[in-house]
Amino acid sequence: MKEKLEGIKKEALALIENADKMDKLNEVKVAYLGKKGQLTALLKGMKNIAPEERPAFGQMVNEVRSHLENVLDEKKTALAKAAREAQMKAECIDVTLPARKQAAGHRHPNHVALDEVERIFIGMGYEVVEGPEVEYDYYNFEALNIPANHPAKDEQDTFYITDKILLRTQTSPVQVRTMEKHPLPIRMIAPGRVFRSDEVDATHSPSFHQIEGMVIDKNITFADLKGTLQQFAKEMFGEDTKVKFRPHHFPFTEPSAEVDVTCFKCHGKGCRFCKGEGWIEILGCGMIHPRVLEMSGIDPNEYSGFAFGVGLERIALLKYEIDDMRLLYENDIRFLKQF
Ligand code: 2NL
Repeated sequence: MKEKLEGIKKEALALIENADKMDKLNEVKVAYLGKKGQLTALLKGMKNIAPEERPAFGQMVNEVRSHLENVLDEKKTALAKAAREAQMKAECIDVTLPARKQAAGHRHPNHVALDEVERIFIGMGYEVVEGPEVEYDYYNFEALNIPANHPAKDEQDTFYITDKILLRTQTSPVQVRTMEKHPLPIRMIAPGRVFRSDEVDATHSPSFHQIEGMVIDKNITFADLKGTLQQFAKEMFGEDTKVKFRPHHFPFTEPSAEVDVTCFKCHGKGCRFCKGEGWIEILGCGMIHPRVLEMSGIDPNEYSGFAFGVGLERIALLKYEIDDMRLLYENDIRFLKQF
């Protein structure tokens, strides 16, 4: 019996020593000290030893029990301490590490250019007006003196929602809506997304942006248009920029013109950038056609006005010397953050 007790003690001590988790310790406790454990079983087997030896043996068993209990407690404390230390280590923050950088976005070059255009025209007293991208055929074409079957409708082929509703091909409908309800005089620009059914290439996209401008008041003349666009070109492309008006045709203006600016790289001498021309085309403009004023309820005998339209992408590509419009739509942050 004594040898058996010694054996149990040794075994239990070894198991406690090797236990690396709380539940293993508990298993040992149950197996050796529990009600159905080995020490209890040993006490129950006392009937097999001589009665005079029983008290001494009983005491030996109790000593082993309390020794095992102490060792178990110590090990329990040690395991708990180790677990806490491991947790602290895992949760510890090294405050000396450099901070993680927030990857901030970047304004799109289109938007940088738009902000610049808006700043210039707001400076001249213009309002910035927005309107729907899904429009009535009436506002997009009819009210601009482009009736059904007009060839300009082919040039501006777009996406139709129904016979009468389409994705706007220009921001002019915003100007028409403004003419209908805004008290005169009007000084406004209308920036926004427009649509054409074009194939994607270096200079075309089915969705791009336009900024149109319009002034209507008494005694507005072509001289006002020239002065305004001259001022815009200087502020946008540099103080020494010159403008040139070439006669053109638009259904909604009469007379109409296309406007070139002196190349801001070579200042008009001719270089690779302007393809040797010295001039770069930037916009279309003209005096608002009397029929267009009339259709929106403005008396052309009392009022006159000018209007112009610029492609935002065209300005952005020119200003930032980008040679492919597709780069503007890929949203590669490495490209965008250069501007
Ligand atoms: C271009 C030409 C232009 C207009 C847009 C306009 C609007 C109204 C009345 C008259 Cl409501 N005109 N807009 C006028 C001339 C030219 O845009 O080539 N844009 C990129």
